[in-house]
Amino acid sequence: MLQVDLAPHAAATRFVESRLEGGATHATDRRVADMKDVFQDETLRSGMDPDRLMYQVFAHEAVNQGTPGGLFFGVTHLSPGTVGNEYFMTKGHTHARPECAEYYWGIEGTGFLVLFNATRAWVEEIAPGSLHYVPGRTAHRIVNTGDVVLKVGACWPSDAGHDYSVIKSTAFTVIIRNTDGRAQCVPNPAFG
Ligand code: M6P
Ligand code: ZN
Repeated sequence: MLQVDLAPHAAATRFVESRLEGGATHATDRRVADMKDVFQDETLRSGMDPDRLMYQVFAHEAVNQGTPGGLFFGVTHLSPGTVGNEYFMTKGHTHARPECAEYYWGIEGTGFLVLFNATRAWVEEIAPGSLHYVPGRTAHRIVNTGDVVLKVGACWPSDAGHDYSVIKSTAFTVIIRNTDGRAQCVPNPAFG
């Protein structure tokens, strides 16, 4: 009879309260100090507590970075808050291999996925259960417009890599800001 082994690697990795724990997983913290030149008002950001946690990324990397054909799986926990009137957000990136795409999906909380490529910019609402396909050659970042931690899942190719050259506050073509208590999507006044 065929022998079937319970894979110890898979059994050791767990999704616990939307965090990833166990084999081949690691967590990355992004604090206010790590977000230089990401928000419109760099003076306000630099005056905030540098240790304040903006977001955490939990990732499961079963293969080495750069491995062709593999996948990575992650969850981002993005805190609520603003820098001036701009909501907390991830740095945002394109992929070092630009043709690589990615899936995002909403787990908890509410926010926006901001995307732009050479021809257009667009924004998708994130809520529990929402599914988002990020095409290749498209910059992407998430923004927390709610009062609770925004938790978003992600799956991307293990050879996609990250290119953060788009994160300068002047580069994203669209920003999400709080206007009289409402989330408003506006063209980035610093763009261009
Ligand atoms: C998702 C994935 C990760 C990414 C993370 C945070 O989990 O897209 O690859 O690192 O979001 O985004 P950023 O790297 O732009 O800070
Ligand atoms: Zn990505």
